[in-house]
Amino acid sequence: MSEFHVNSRNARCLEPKRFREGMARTWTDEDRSFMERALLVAERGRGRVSPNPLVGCVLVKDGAVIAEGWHDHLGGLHAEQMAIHDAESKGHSPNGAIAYVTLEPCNHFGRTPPCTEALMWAGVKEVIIAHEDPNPTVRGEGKRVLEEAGIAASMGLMETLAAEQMKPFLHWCEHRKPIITVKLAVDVNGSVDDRSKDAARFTSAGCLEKVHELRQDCDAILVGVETVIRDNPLLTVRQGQPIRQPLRIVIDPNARCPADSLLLTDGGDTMLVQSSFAGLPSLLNRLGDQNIQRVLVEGGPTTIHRFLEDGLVDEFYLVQSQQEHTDPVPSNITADLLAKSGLKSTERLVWGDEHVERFTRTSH
Ligand code: AOF
Ligand code: ZN
Repeated sequence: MSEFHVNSRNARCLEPKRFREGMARTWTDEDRSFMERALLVAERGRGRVSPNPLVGCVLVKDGAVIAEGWHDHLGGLHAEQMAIHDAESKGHSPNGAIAYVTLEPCNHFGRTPPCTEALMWAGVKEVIIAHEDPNPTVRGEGKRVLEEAGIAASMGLMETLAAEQMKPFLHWCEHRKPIITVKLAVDVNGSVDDRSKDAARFTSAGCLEKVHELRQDCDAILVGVETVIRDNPLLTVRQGQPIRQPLRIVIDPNARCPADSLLLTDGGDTMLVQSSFAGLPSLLNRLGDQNIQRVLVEGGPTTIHRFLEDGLVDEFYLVQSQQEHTDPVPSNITADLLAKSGLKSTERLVWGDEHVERFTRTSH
């Protein structure tokens, strides 16, 4: 197969333009609905594939889906290969099918053989792609190799939705550092804690479930040492069937973290950032070097303010409880402050008994 790549590359040098023009394609509503399905199927890998992206694929013949595949877990089959297996296991031949795939098929031997080759061997006649793979080993090569094997290939269908779905991966490929998601729960007056009581959760069980879902989708959970001293949290995923636990990170420049804290003694992984702390931007670079693509910041207010001041927050979940604290600790987080930090309100959600406002970064 490597010989094939060399030959096809030479062929492109001779007639690159005419070949690409020949593949122009206008997408139909039917195409959109199949890609929508591929995006939906990709969701099955959420929380299981990092540092790989979520990817979904459907195979279509005679206007009907004959098979589906998704990248299910790190080291598992890629979406295209799973879809081809799915077709065969259902007694359908993928020969002559159209593949709708949310990420450009890979063209390299990684944890799995190249998807481009799998598609060629399966006899797929056309590949419709949502988003280019920015991985330097792919970056347009996957599409090019397919075209040169005589498979029609087009890219860009529902690209924005696909980009949103694989945002941590795309951001990491471009910046080599994680995106930052903040979650903060406040009472009716914007307080984050009630000093009149022992530390306790003041949001509903339904909300907790959502928070655990969010944790599962993050590679790391970060807090300041004050949160550890006050709450002694575990910061683990304790719902669903997690296949890994996020790395816990505690910012503790003055080495105040109690040695008997749960997150230091429960056997899980915790990164204590003490004398080596040289500011958040450099910490994020360090985390990026460790393939950490998404960090959830869970408090407290001082730590969250530092992230906001440095303009490092990409996404903010403000959880609004209906409770009122007796001895409040103001968060001083206002819609105005979030706007100043480059965030705008983009979604309203309900998590259990709580209303949640989601803010996202307006620009990078
Ligand atoms: C695809 N289909 O479903 C995925 C792709 O470590 P590996 O071997 O699994 O390869 C990971 C890289 O392959 C990843 O960084 C991205 O470029 C691509 N992911 N490609 O054709 C898939 N998950
Ligand atoms: Zn692949």
